Amino acid sequence: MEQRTLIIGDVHGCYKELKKLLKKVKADPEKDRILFIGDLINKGPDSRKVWEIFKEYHGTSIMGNHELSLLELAQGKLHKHSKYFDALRKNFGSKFDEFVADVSQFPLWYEDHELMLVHGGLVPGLHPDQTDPWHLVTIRTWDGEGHDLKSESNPPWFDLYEGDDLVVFGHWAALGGLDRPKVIGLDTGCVYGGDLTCLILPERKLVKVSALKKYAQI
Ligand SMILES: [Mn+2]
Repeated sequence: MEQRTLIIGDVHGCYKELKKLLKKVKADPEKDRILFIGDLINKGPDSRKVWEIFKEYHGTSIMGNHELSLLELAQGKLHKHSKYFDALRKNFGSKFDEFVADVSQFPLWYEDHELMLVHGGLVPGLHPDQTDPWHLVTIRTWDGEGHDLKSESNPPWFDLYEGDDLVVFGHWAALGGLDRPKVIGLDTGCVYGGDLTCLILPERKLVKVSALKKYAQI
C-alpha cells in the first residue's frame, strides 16, 4: 500500500483535540508521513503539549505566522505578538530554547512532487522562493500589489491560482475550510470552537474532530 500523508490544520495549542484526531486517523509515525500546516502554538490551552505530541509523532511542520513571529521575537524584534512570547516562555520553561531551535528549522513552505504546503497561501504567479515570507504566512486575499492581504473586497488568493500542484493551506479560520480540485484549506477554527481537520492523501479524505470548547475569540 502506498504511504499515507497526513496533513493537519492549525492546532493553536489544542492538544486534546490533536490527540483525538491522531487517534481517529490511526496515525502511525512508523508508516505515515505526518505534516502540519503551521500555527501549532498560541491562543489555545497548551502549546508545549502540542509540541511534545508533534515530536512524539515525528511530525514535520511548515512555518505559520505564529512561528514566524516567535522567531522574530526571539531575535529581539518588536512585534504585535509579543504578548504570546511571555506566555510561551512560561509554558515551555526549561524547554524553551530547544523549542525555539526546533521552530527555526521549520521551512516556510513544503513541496513534494505534486503537493505544496503553505500556511497562508501563494501570491499569484510567484513561487514561494520569490515571495516575502510574511506574505506566504498571512495572505488571504490579493490586491495586486501586496499592501493589503486580507481585505474582503479583493479576491481570495486561491481564486487566482492557476498552477497544477495541489496546494494545501491553513490560516483562514473564518473560511471554515476549502475543498477544491487544486486547493484545500485546513483551518477549520478548532481554537475558536470549530473543528481540527486532517487531510489524508492520496485518498484525499478529510477527517475532523470537534473542539471540546471555544478557547479564543476569532
Ligand atoms: Mn495563521
